[in-house]
Amino acid sequence: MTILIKGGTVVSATGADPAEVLFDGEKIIALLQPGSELALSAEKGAEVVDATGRLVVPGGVDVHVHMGLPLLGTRASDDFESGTIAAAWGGTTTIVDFAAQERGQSLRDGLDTRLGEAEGECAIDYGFHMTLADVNKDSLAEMDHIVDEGVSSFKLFMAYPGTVYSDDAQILRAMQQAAGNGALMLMHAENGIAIDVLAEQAVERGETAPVNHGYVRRAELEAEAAFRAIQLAKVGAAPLYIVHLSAKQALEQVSRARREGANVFAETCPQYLYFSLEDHLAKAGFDGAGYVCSTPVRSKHEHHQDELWTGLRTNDLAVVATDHCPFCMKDQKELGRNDFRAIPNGIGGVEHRMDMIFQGVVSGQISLPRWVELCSTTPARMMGMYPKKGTLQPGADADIVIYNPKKRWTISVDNHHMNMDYSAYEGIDVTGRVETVYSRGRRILHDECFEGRKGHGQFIRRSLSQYLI
Ligand code: DUC
Ligand code: ZN
Ligand code: ZN
Repeated sequence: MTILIKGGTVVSATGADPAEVLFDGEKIIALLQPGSELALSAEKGAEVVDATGRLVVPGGVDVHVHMGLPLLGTRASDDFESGTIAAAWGGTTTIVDFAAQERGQSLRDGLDTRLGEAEGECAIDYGFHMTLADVNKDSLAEMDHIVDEGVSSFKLFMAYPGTVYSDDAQILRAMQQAAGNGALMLMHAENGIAIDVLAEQAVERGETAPVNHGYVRRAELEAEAAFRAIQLAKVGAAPLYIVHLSAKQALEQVSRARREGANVFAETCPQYLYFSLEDHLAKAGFDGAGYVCSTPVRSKHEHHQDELWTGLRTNDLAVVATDHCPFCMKDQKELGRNDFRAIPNGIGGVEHRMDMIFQGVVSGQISLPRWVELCSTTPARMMGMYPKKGTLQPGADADIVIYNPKKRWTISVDNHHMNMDYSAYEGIDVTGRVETVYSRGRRILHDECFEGRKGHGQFIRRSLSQYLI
């Protein structure tokens, strides 16, 4: 079936212009000038979709999600089916989740487990990073094979001593290995050893409420870890991508390293742009638990949020992902009612990323092309999926979103599709809404109706990051 989307404004990372998108089966065939001879002749043999007044953009690429992640005795509440359907509702057509190496486990086993969990369950295409919890001789050697399997990035943790934490020696060795095999190193940059001291002292003082999660995970400790990760990456000669950056001091470290020419990149997430320690994490009663995530949301008085928006403009923050890691209040966040350390840390947001970052276009903080670049094109390039994903060009997958930039609506637990009993974004008025979504040429969402199915999504064997030097 050949389809022509006409009448809309096609937005790419480099511009926004009237154009027609022609696709056939799973692939885009052409971008056509409206009224051109080619466009007129294409129209004859195609089903025509009218996108007048709409934006036509490449499907969103969310490179940081955790469907069903086991954490603190429970599991993230979206599984691959519910999470990928929610993603589609929000205009995201590709996710990159994580396969985990447990301590003592081979990478291969960790990857096979996760591939098995996702198989036949996803409504949109998906890839994996691999988290390293046990960097040793065997797992270092295995990294090369995992890259060959299409898992070309590895996440390390400078937090969580006793579980997934890696010390500096392990980090350096993993980076040296990545320098050899071309993988991108992802870093959870927080000094977990110091954080655990502060957390223990807070609980000893009886300070157990959710807000203390934000107090003990101090910005200085994110900045220190970011600095150390950058130095280790320079010494190890590996490219570095810092995930879920939330503190302006950590951003300063990234900015400086980039100014000095280091191959360092960073991602932030909508929760760090819109939520604060005072207004959200410190909510009355136990409601702040809904905003417990790591790194934490930051103080509004210190203006971290403004600095992150600046970083998005200057490219010191190159990607917006969600770190989608939802937990329900009931039975999940509740686990930490008497001790913030036991609150499963994560926020669900895979459905809202495109809309929340579009608000930056509405308010003039970023341009329309930058929205596409941050949410689709750069993530695809960063994670080795471009030009299959992240662009509307001949040969690319027909992952296409038709977006109504004028539609106003209000986010609520009553209208979201994530498997959560609350919405961190409750009551936020937004302008702009996804109307139609194609995933590899198949219409999976239209007019507020999900038309896709689990099992449509395919595993993406990723190439190396295009940001390697
Ligand atoms: N880091 C993540 O990236 N996701 C969930 C929890 C965490 O610490
Ligand atoms: Zn993390
Ligand atoms: Zn995460």
